[in-house]
Amino acid sequence: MTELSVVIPTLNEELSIGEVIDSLHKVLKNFEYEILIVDGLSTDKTVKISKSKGAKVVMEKRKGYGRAYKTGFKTAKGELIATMDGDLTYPDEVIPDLIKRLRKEKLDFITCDRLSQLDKSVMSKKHRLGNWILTKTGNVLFRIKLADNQSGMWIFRRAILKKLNLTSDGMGFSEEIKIETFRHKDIKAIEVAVPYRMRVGEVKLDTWGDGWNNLKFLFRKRFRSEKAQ
Ligand SMILES: Nc1nc2c(ncn2[C@@H]2O[C@H](COP(=O)(O)OP(=O)(O)OP(=O)(O)O)[C@@H](O)[C@H]2O)c(=O)[nH]1
Ligand SMILES: [Mg+2]
Repeated sequence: MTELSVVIPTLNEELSIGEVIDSLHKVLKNFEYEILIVDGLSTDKTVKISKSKGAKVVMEKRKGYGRAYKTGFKTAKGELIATMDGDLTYPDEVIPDLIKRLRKEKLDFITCDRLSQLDKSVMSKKHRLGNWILTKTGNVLFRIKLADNQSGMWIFRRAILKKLNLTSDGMGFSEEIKIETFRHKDIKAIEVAVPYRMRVGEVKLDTWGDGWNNLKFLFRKRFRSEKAQ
């Protein structure tokens, strides 16, 4: 039985993915786990490095962060799923304690908040502003109370996925999975503050384009849910 699948979408992360996987192997040594890389046809050594380090690799040629996660979640075998970027930004060392907490408190979904404890030098002012606008807008539109609705690190029971209506194939997937879990009456979801680190490797995020799309997505999901992207 696989206890945990760590699912990581990657697009040209050769500078960091090896270290991400090595570190996970150390942190998860007491778990039955798989590391699943969902690669969007990287043109660098991401796939080769991932395989050589013992990760499973699934290729998803369709573009998009949300698309990659949908494919990854379908492939994952773990009773639990943990997610993170392939760029060394998220603190994998918190995973064991968060799993303990999830089990002890019978939680279904934990999202890791990067912003409450943020060392300002690791995130640009414009990204901080963007995260703040998107989080506040999401909170008002969906009557939830998150500190960071753009975080890409979640730990949850795979079984809840069938209860969620995940429509976004893009960066909006991150806010959507939190809206779906925090609003669901049968899902116990919490947010936990964690440390966050500076990205390694080239930025893939199109700050203004992705930020604007994520903002539009929030309104579309709220007011025209059946037509959300
Ligand atoms: N498979 C796949 N992975 C993607 C795609 N776009 C981004 N990724 C990966 O998804 C993760 C999140 O993307 P990032 O570029 O780190 O986005 P971000 O964290 O909002 O932005 P940064 O602050 O620059 O890290 C990274 O591991 C990317 O390599 C895609 O279209 N397909
Ligand atoms: Mg990132």
